[in-house]
This record gives sequence, structure tokens and C-alpha cells, in this order.
Amino acid sequence: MAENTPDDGKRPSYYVTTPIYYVNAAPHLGTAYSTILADVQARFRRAMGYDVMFLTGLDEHGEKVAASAAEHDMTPQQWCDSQVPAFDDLWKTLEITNDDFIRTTEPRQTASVQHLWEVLKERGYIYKGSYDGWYCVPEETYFTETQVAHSDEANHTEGAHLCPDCGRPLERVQEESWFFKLSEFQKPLLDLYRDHPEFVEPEIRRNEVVSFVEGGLKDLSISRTSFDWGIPLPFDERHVTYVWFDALINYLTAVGYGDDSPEAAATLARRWPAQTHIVGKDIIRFHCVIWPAMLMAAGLPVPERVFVHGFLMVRNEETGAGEKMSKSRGNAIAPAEVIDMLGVEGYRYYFMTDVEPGTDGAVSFSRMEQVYNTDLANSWGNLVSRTLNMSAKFFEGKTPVLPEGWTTAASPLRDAADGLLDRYAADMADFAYGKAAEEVMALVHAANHHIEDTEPWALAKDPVRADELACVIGDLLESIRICAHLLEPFTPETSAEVLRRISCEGEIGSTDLATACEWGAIPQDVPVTKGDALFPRLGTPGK
Ligand code: ME8
Repeated sequence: MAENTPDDGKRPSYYVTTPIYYVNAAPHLGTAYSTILADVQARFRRAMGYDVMFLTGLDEHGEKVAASAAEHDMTPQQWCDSQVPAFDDLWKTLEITNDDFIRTTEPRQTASVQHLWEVLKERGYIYKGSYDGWYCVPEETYFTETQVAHSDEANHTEGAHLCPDCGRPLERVQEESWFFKLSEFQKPLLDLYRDHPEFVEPEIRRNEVVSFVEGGLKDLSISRTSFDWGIPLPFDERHVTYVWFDALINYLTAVGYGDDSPEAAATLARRWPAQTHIVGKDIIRFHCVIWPAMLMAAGLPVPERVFVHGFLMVRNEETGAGEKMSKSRGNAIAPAEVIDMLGVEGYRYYFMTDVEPGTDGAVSFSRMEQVYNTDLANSWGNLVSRTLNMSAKFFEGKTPVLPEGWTTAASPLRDAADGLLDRYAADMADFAYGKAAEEVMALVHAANHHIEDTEPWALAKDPVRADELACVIGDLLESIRICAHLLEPFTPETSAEVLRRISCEGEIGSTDLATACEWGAIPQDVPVTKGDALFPRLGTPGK
């Protein structure tokens, strides 16, 4: 893999992406899940000192988009433009910190895609032929005769050819087409998976990809002539680029590919290869087979890692089983419903810590309420509220002045914080967000227990034990300060608010988590603000 060269000799680049979503559907719980997963990683990496580039965007070409535009009496471009605000608004609401937002209808994408066509032609990886097979418009995927299923009578499509992935009727496509020599990449791809197992994570997905590639690869049809909503080939204008070929290239476009300015060349050299593409399990073949083959064909390095997450399912409260979310089943949950119930910070915390990204996760309102109440209201929120109240009450609205030697004095909370950052950082880097949050919650629980064990209200009554009281409150405030830093990727606004309440606003947005988490930095004799409850408790589950 190529070196990830730092630009200023210090900060390594970390380029992370989400899929670019189809404009046709409004953003939903699933697309928000991928986007927040990426946002949490981007925030964590920034805090660890990386120079982060976080990209998301929209996939706007293809037959499906052209058809929706026609249904809405709009031009395809008008239709795409009309869909953008819904994504923009939701990402802003969910505190998504993407550095760029790419749309495949932008001129930079046309330049980049057309450049890649030229490169592939020159390097001999494409040829003109004719395609005769099946195409699934909703999935924008080609299938051969042997891959497609004939359906049953039950859905009244007897004899029809149905998509093996989504079960909807396929379209017969017989047309002249340009092909990509995917078949030449079986061995290079298998070598990639063997030599760089981290290229596809988790392992279960890697095995899936390996067995698919071992089964043999066919050349891929990558242009269409029967409609025109796409990027024309630079050397054969009757053809437009296959929408997936176009879409995948977005990851290169956003970092300067296809732009011949020196600045773009420098950005590309610095940012490519990407560190992590985050994708759902439905689009694994495009990202783990076709995409690396395209890059190899173009003579470019492949991304370091494709992290594949599972699908969100809805938990059926009666059977306990996870069901596919869909409008027709009436079980689809809109992001707005969750935000109304948990707030944005509760939303992010729940999905990031309770839904294991490696597998399919079943979500439910009752579980949301339980996680929110247990972790955020009763543990973290309660700890902050009790500690700030006591500090304000016992130390005249301020943090205590701490006795000499406090920083190195034995304390169960100092012990609990010891090594925490290392464990947390390893989990975060692995997308084990639930485990990372558990590590932080362990310190929160230890701090809550410490309050019960030391009974600061009793210490406060005894002037002889003033130093002891100062140490207890100091330990608690210090634990809170550290937890606020570690929870920032999940609940950024709450963490900032906690730091403000303990006069540590200067630490907000720290890019040096190791220093920020060093025990002993709590400022002394500075104002504390009690403030409102961070996470007001929700009603009883089930109600
Ligand atoms: O496939 N649970 O776009 P798309 C979790 N344009 N994640 C889900 C989900 C669910 N139930 N449903 C969707 C496309 N997703 C192409 C991508 S990239 C070069 C082109 C997420 O709008 C998940 O990340 O159909 C999935 O891979 C993605 O949305 C598909 O988004």
C-alpha cells in the first residue's frame, strides 16, 4: 500500500467516505447510519491528530433517476436538485462534519470519469462489444441468464425474469456496449485479499468476497446507449457511463482526479489512497471487487480498507426477531421520529453504541429508550449533574483548589482512567464503537460509585476533612473532563457543553486526545455552571 505521507511532516492524512446515496429516496435510518458511522470515525481521527478528509454525497445518474424525474414532470437535473436539501438538512441536524459533498452531476465528476475512460482505453482494459443480458433498474445491476431466477405464480410474474438480489422484474438489455476487462483481475484481487486482509472488514464479508471472486469474473458492461442520463464517453458520445462505474469514481474526483492543476495533483498525492470506505453489505461487490479492479487497471493504488456494515432491521416486539425495514410492512422508522424521542445526541449515541456494525442489528423504540435512560440519563447525565452541583455548593460555585500532590495521589478514579485511552482508541479504530463506549461508561460508573463510597456531603460537614473533600470533587471533575473528550465523537454538543460548564472551553475540539486525557489537567478555582439536565429521563419503556 502507498505511504500515507503527512503534508507538514506531522499529521497523517485520513480520508474516509460514505457511499454516495441515490437521490431517488429521501435519506432514511439506514443511510443516516452509514453517515454517522463515518462521522464518528472522522471526529475520532481528528481528535487523534489526523488531518481528516470526510466525504459524502449523492449518486445522481442512471435510468432510475431519469424515470423518477419523468414521473415528477421534471428534467433529471431539476429532480436531482430538488432532492439535495433533504440530505443537506438531515446531515446538518445530525451534526455530520463532512468536509466535502459530491454530486455526480458536477463538472468535476464528468472530467474525472472521462479522464479514467481515456486512461483505461490507453492501457488496454476496455473494448467495444455488445451486451445481451438482464438488467435490474432499481439495483442498477447486470445479471447473466444463469444468474436470474424465474418467478412463481404467487406474484403474478410467472415466466418473468426476476432480480436475484431484490426479486423485482428485470429488463432485457441488448445493445452495443463498452466492456471493462474485469476477468483479468481474478488473480490480482485474490492476491490483494490474501496480502491485505484488512482491505475488506469484517472477516465474514472478506470470505464472501473471496468466494465470489474464486467463482470467476466476467467482463463488465460499462456503458449504455438506450438512455442518455449519464456521463458520455469522451471517445464515443452515443454511450453514457454505467452508473456504478460513474459513482465509484466519485471517491477519486473529490481528491483531485481528472483535474490537471498542480493543486489538484498535490491533493491527490496526499489523499489517495483513501484510508476507509464505509459501505453497507448490499454494495460489497462493487466496492471490494469492481472498484479495486478499476483502480488496478488505471495504475492507481487501492484503498486501504473497505469497512462493511450490516443492515438495520426493526425488532418485532412480539417475536423478538429482526425484520427488514420497509414502507410496505409499515415498520419503517423515520429519522425524525427518533430525533423527536431521543434528541440528536441520544440518536447518535444509540445507533453508534448499541447496533454492532459488523452484523445486522435490530432496533426498537423500547431499546432506544432503555439505552438512553441507562447510559445517558441515569449514568452520564446524572454524574455530571451531581458533581457540578456538589462542586458549586461546596466550593462557592467553583472547582476546588486541590492540595499539593493531588495529581499523583492514589485514587480509584485515576486507576480507572489509567490505560483507558489506549483501549478506547483501539476499539474506535476498529469500528467497535459499542466496546469503546463501554470503556468510557466504566469510568462513569466508577465515578458514580465513588460518590456513594465517599459521601462528599458528609465530608463537607467536617472542616478537618476539607482536603479530602477537595480531592474527591477534583477526581470526579477530572473523570468528567476525560469522559467528555472520549464521548465527543458520539455526542459532540453534549461534550462541548460539559467542557464549558467546567471552564474547559479551550479544550473543545482538541486534536491531541492523548494530552487531553492525561490525568490532572482539571483547572482549579474556576467557575462551574450547574445548568439544565443534559439528558432528561424518558418515560417507562413500552409507554
Ligand atoms: O447503493 N441499514 O445508494 P443507496 C443500514 N448509490 N444501512 C443501510 C440500510 C439499512 N437498512 N439501507 C441503506 C447506493 N443503507 C449507491 C452507492 S457508492 C459509490 C454508490 C445504507 O442510496 C448502506 O450504506 O441505495 C448502503 O450500502 C447504502 O445505504 C445504499 O445507499
